[in-house]
Amino acid sequence: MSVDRTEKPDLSKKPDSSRRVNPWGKLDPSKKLDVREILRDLQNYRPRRNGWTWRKRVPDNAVGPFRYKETSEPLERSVPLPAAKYFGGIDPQPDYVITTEIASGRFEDDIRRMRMAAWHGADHMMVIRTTGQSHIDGLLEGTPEGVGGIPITRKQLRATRKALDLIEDEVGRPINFHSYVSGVAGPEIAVLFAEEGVNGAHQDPQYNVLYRNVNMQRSFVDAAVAKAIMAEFGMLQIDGAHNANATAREAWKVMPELLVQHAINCAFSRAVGMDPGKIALSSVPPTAPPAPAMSYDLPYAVAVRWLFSDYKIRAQQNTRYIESDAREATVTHTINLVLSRLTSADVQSTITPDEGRNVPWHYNNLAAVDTAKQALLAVDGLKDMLEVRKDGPVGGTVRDLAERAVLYLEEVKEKGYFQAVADGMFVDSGFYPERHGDGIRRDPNGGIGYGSIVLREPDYFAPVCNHFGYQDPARVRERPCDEIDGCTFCAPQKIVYIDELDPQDNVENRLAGAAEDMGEGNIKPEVQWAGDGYITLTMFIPEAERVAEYAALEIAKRLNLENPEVIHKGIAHPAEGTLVEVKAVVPFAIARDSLKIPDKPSILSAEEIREDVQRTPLKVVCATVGEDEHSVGMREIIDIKHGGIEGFGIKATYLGTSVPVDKVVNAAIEEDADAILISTIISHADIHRKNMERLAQLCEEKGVRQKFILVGGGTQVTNDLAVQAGLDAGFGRGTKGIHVASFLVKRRRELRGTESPP
Ligand code: Z98
Repeated sequence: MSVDRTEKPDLSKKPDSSRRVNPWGKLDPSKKLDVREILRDLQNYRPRRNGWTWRKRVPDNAVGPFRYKETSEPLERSVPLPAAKYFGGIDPQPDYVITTEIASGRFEDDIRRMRMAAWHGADHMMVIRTTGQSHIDGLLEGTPEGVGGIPITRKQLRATRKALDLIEDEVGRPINFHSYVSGVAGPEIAVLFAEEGVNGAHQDPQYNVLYRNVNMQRSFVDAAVAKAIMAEFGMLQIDGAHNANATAREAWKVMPELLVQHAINCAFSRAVGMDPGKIALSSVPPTAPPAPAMSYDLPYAVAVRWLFSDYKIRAQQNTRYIESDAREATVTHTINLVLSRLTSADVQSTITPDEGRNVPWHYNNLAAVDTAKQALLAVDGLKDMLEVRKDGPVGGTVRDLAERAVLYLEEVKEKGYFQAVADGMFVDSGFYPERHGDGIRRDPNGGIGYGSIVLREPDYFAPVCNHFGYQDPARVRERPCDEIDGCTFCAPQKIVYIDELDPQDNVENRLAGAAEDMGEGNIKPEVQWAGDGYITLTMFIPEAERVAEYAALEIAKRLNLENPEVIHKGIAHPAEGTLVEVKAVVPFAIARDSLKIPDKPSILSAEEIREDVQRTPLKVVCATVGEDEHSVGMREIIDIKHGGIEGFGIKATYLGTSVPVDKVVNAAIEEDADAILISTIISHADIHRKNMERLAQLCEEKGVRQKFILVGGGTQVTNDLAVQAGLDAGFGRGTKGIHVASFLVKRRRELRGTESPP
């Protein structure tokens, strides 16, 4: 029977209007996210909305000094790209939704990472499930720790959604929460996702069949129910075609199959009632350098967009060939991002750059999100400038791929999907119709859950509205669940919240354990879990690979680090040396209160310095004094090319090296300078201090001490030393031109009695 759901409350719209009002308070950007606060009163938390949210595109967007064609509304709070400081701190947001995949195994650490990722520009938080959950025929409860991801449970989902509601208020953009509707509890997971405000999910029955060996019939029946629920709640669905690329031995040859897998899932999803705008194809560039990647990836991407123009595209990065080299992964990712812009995507996936070594740590997620933001902004408007030529090799390859895919699909249709899988047609590394016989074979009469499909009894009463099949129409008033005064979709107060089932393996114990390990007020470094103590060391060892590896481990041991492990080796030369990355645990914690943190020197902005100098010119006389032939340091401070004071409009007269101090003072008088900058690198017999004292003394004697700002510099110079010697300031190692320029401008204002510019 068909059920009229028009009267049912539209949960996808319900509480969205209150997005800015969070009854659970709000995050303070200067404070860490308090996991205990998230857990407080969790049994009463309800998600504010269901359904997927796209970014709000601003087609011709003026941001700082630039105009963008493919950006979206800005964030209220964010961490811009490092180079943004040269452009007024701008942080334009590309128009694609940007994904980050998080798999720490502990939800309490996932949510802190989500907050960091959101500040960097991610608005799609994809939470990987613990290994093996696909095979569990039911729901898990509580907050157990997972392997390679987290056990998806109601408490974990609710706590994460609650944290994300706070985080989206903090950054000022809706955040999509995502996980997987797969395995033999697919429909139950879909219901759970709908109840707890999950906004997107992977769902593809072919994934279950091929990669999880779930019985075929069971997979498709479950998928139909799960998809119906996802459709009702406006979730974005992502398919699983890319897994063929990630699995096949010769992965670029599965291109026709990827198109077929997309087609099967799209057709099945449409038949169940999904809106094409909520169906996203997981499109993956099939290969990576040193292959001539673009010549494969571009025609493939064009074919996907052409054949599936009604659907959304989730652009996945190629992960098949990535192992432990973060640099290599980042370059492949960047090339993939150019491809996304050339052929248009809707969701940009960012696998952590080192998924190959399975260490998706906080900073790798952030690096990948930044890579996506950086590359997408760099090629903003690319399609207005370049056109993909359809008449050249691209057009020919697109046609060829489409023909192969159509033939493939016809063969599948002819023998039936189940038989095609049984025959090993999928994930075969031959370029169809070529076959290598290495495809995945599954038995239609086998697999997990085989024989578990039963026809519904005539009096079957479904647990939630979308499961309904045979309810007696006479008993349906408005909704199928009226007979029971509402199902958990229509009457969410009926949701049963189970807090924890395992007295040991739960978040409370882990939080207490981490706090105890670290001690109150203590700091430990971490890569993924609070208190894990991990650091990474990068070292170049001038030895061949094996020797370098063991030398690196020995170095970590002698540094008293625990559990050292080599996580990456890069050969510089078979004999000359190897780059080694090691991870290891720091065996101590640092008391926060014991840290002596000097006040941060306040530096004027480059703009402010420039404006001040433009208004009132500033002249300085500079030299390396005494018998000192070092010129590099002084030059670095002066030269415009090295970010020196000239770049701010300050006029510098450089007298050279080994200049007597009195000559410097005379020159300054002659030039009518505002300041004298002397440098001494040599410091034996305290000569650097003596030179500074001599400068101050001479100026006093000549009656010009008040006229000049006196500055000393050099590797052994400190501010205290210079001030004691009678100068206005001293600058040591690491000084940049802007530090000196800022000081000169500030000091001049002080001398004139104006704190700020007139
Ligand atoms: C990604 N990094 O897609 P388990 N369903 C589909 C999937 O593609 C996946 C799962 C379920 C990849 C992650 N994909 C790989 C269609 C996983 C996960 O059984 O919970 O592992 O299912 O972003």
